[in-house]
Formats: sequence, structure tokens, C-alpha cells
Amino acid sequence: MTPPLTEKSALESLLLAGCHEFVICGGARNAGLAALLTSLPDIQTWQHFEERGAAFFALGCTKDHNHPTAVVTTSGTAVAECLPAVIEAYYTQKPLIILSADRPETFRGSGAPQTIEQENIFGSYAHTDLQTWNKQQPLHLNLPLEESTPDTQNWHPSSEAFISPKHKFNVTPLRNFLDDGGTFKGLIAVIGGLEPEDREETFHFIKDLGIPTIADINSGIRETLGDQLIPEQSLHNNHPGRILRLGEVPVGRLWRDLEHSPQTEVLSICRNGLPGLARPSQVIQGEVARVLRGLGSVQHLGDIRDDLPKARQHFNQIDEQLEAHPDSEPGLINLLSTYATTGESLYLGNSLPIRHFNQYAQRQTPYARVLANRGANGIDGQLSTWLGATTHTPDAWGVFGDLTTLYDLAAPALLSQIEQQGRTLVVINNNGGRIFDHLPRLNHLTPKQKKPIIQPHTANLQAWAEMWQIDYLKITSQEDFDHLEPREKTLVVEIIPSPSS
Ligand SMILES: Cc1ncc(C[n+]2csc(CCOP(=O)(O)OP(=O)(O)O)c2C)c(N)n1
Repeated sequence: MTPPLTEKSALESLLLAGCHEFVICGGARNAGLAALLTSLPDIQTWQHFEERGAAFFALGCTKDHNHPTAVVTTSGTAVAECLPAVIEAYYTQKPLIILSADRPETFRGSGAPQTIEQENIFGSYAHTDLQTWNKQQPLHLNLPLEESTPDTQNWHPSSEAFISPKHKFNVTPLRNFLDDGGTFKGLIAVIGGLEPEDREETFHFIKDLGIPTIADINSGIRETLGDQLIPEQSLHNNHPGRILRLGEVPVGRLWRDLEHSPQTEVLSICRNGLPGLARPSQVIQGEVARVLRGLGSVQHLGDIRDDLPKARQHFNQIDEQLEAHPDSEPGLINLLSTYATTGESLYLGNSLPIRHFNQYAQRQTPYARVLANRGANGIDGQLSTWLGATTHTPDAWGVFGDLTTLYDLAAPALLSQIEQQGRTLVVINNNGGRIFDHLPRLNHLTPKQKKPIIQPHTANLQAWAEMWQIDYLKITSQEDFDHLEPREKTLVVEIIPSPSS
């Protein structure tokens, strides 16, 4: 039997497993871990008082470099606050580690202060054994500790580089799927969020096939596809025979409609191996670029069903609407999307900004780096994730809904620790969850019935920016963008679209 972990042995094991970044939360029971960590010269430590945000920030760090990042918490509900980020890490296969201090085992079930059932608190969402951890999933190490502080002197633990494991896969289903015989009913690619290292290979693959393609903004290749890009609206009630999905589950309605379109065969290539559909479909679990490389060269298939001319018409209609309603949410998003091309990265915080960017963003200039949190589609922890994912990125842009922002109000506490500033935090304030205005099945509800769904509010976001000493700019029209200039400091930009247009 392996001896129980101590503060030192737990940290030594994590350093050897390649974890060199730690987000430390406040508390007494984890004070020894904090003292040990802050005495080490070559590791990155962050601090945050709010564990939910801390765990999302750590998740963001794993997105940035794909290395494990640990959150260090005290006992009690502090540990439980990490659950949403653990769930997100589970679905996106990120090596997020929760290192929780616990009261000694004799306290279990006693009801003593800050004593809860911490063992296995994350259930199936987190692995709990470092020896068998596959490094592509969350890990929870729970340390029952006595009230003593370890000696930090003369402690020089070794560490190892992190080696990210790779999936094994078989490309035969993909080869068969692309086979000419079945494609007379049309083959369309649908690309969700892609990891940065998957983008180039995916781009060449799509270009070689020449097939019409729907690409979400967080695929990072939407703006590179030129004439092959089609809007998903042009496929409504007109599904092709086959859909090849690459990357994360796409955000749009098309994917949801496929649930009720069994005649369309779907093959997904994605890291988490989950089909993203509750009806039969095929899936290859693997890193998208590696799977495509494994396939070798492909035959040009082109636009079998003549989808591309229809797509052009659709894009023209969209462009006309944008011109007719410049200060509407789509109109302002369109202009914002051009400004955001100047940044080093673009993070999209929740579904509606992603959908709006998919539909209305400029289509010519690729973004240097596009990120989103799409594993379990929560509106929680989005600002914190963005900050964690961009600690090394100057001039980072993040776009969030107003409720999504209100959910993570404490996130700017992390800002003072981050060297890379000059970030632009955009809040699209449309007064509540306006994504629900786009749901036809809610159309018939009365205003009273809609209120708890949309949750309008009177929050003052300028006062929030002031509270964290962040500069603030309000934008209500296209002209107001003239005030949006590059700057050294962080800026909150509140965009208030015109509701009438
Ligand atoms: C933690 C969590 N709670 C609730 C939801 C359901 N939900 C999805 S979108 C949304 C509204 C988001 O509103 P806002 O951030 O203002 O963005 P908008 O839709 O207006 O762009 C809600 C409540 C969720 N996704 N995650």
C-alpha cells in the first residue's frame, strides 16, 4: 500500500508529473502547501480568494499551454467551489488538478467546522489516483492534514517536463466516409472549436477536399476558407447526406437539428470521443490534426450539391441587413470583429457572442488566436478562464454577455498579478440573457413568464470597472468605436446595442 500523502510528498509527485503552475486560495489548512509552493524558485504561483474563479483561471492556464495547473484549497465548501471548472475540464480533456487540504480522517462525519466529505467529491469528473492519471482529465488529490506547518528550509524537490499523451485511433471509418459512393447527396464539413495545433492541418484538408464548410469562429480558420465558407442558415431544412464534424461540438442550431435528421450520416473527429448527438453517429477519438495526417492525401470532392451559390446569396443578405441596422447587436458585433483583429487573441465567453460572431463577424482577416470554453457550455467562470488563458498574451480581447460578466464579478482581482495588460474586456450589455429571445419555443410566453428566463437587471458596469480601477468606455453606436484606441491599461468596453433596430 502506498503511504498517505503529506504536503511535501504530494507536491513532489505533482512536480514530477509536470505540474509547475499553482493557483493558491486562502485558508489555514492549506497554509503549509502555500508556504512550500511560494518557497520554490522555478514554479509559477497565482493567488485568488474565490475558489470557483481560481479553478476556472487554472483551467484557462491549461488551455494556454496544455500543461497541468493545480488549484490549492482549504477544506470545506472551498473544495466544492471547484466543481464547475472540473466539469468543464472533464469535457475538454484538460489536466486541471485540485489539491485540497482536508481535516484528519478522524473528523469525517463529525460535523466539526469546515469538515465535509471531500474524498471523491467530484465523482466521475475527476480521477483521484496520481499513479494511474492519464493526464488528459481532471485530477483531485485530497490531503487529510494535521494542524502543523512543514519546514520549508532545505527542501529542493525535482521536477519533470510534462509530456502530453496522445490518442490511438483508426482512420478507416473516415476513409470510408469520404468514399465517393455515398457522397452524391452531398458532404459538408462542420467545424467547431479547434485546438491551435489542429488548425493548419484542418485548413489544408478542407481546401484539398474543396467541400462547403461551416466553421465556428473558435475553429480559428473561419476567415481563411474564402469561397468554401457557408453560413449554417443556408442548410436549414436542406441537410446534406453526410456531415463531417471536426473539433468541438458546433454551437449553432444546425447541430441541434441533426438530432432529428437521422438520414444525414454524421462522423465526428474530436478529442473527447463523445459524439455530441444522442442519435446514432460515428466518432473517431483523437487530435484532429493527427487523425487527418494519418489519412494521407484526399481526393477533391468539391461542391456536389451546389451549396456555394446559395451561400453567397445568404451572405449578401446578411451584409445588407448589417448595413441597414448599424447600431443593432449584429451591426455592432460586426464592427467589433474588425477592431478585434488587431489583438493577439480573442476569447468568446458564452453562446450568443459565439453565434453572433459566427454569423456577423468579418470574414477576411483571421484572428491570431481564438479561444472559448465549450465543454459544458456554462456562463460561469468565463472571465477567470479568459484571464488564465491569456496571462502570456499582450493585447488580449474577451467578449462576454452581461449575465456572464455578472456571474464572475471577482475575476478582475487576478488582473494585478498578470504582467500582460492592455487587454480589452468587452461586455455586450443587452440587459439579460438575450439568447433566449432567439428560441422559437419561447415566443408565445408572456413578459411575466419570460422575465425569470431572461433575467433583466439594473447593474452598473461602469461602477464595477471603477471598483477594480479599470478604465471604462461605453459604446452605443458605430461612431463610438472611434474612442476605442490601443492602450497599455486594461479597458472595460460596455457595448449597449440598440434594441429597436
Ligand atoms: C452556469 C450556467 N447557468 C445557466 C446557464 C443557462 N444560460 C445559457 S445562456 C444564458 C444567458 C446568458 O446571458 P448573457 O451573458 O447576458 O448573454 P446573452 O445571451 O445576452 O448574449 C443562461 C442563463 C448556463 N449556460 N450556465
